[in-house]
Amino acid sequence: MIDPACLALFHVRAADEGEGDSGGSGGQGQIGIATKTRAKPKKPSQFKVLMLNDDYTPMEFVVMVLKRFFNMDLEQATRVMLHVHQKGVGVCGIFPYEIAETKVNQVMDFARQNQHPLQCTLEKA
Ligand code: TYC
Repeated sequence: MIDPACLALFHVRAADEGEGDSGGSGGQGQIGIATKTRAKPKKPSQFKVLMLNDDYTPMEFVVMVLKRFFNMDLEQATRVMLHVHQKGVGVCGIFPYEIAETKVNQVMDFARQNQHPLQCTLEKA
């Protein structure tokens, strides 16, 4: 899929630029070639993976999720879980979009398989 934002990175140059054409130079409806004008590539935008609190998912399960999918140790995972428990939401990590999306899907699938209502979502960093 082409990101619509990237369309701004192109300008249309007349195919026969400088040689005149049947439609007249500078007119509408010229056939053109899209040429990329951006000099340096844009770094991919980052996304926060957020964990949401609920009243039913066991604390131990949330800690297991944070260790398994976000590579946290027991201390980090416990700290993040307690933060979410107390504040309602917390950041599990910040990743490029596709990795963040994969983590959300992994967490949601794992929670569903274990019949817990744990919710996880994405937000642009
Ligand atoms: N609030 C839950 C409980 O008391 C624990 C919990 C923490 C659930 C973090 C979800 O993302 C969460 N069992």
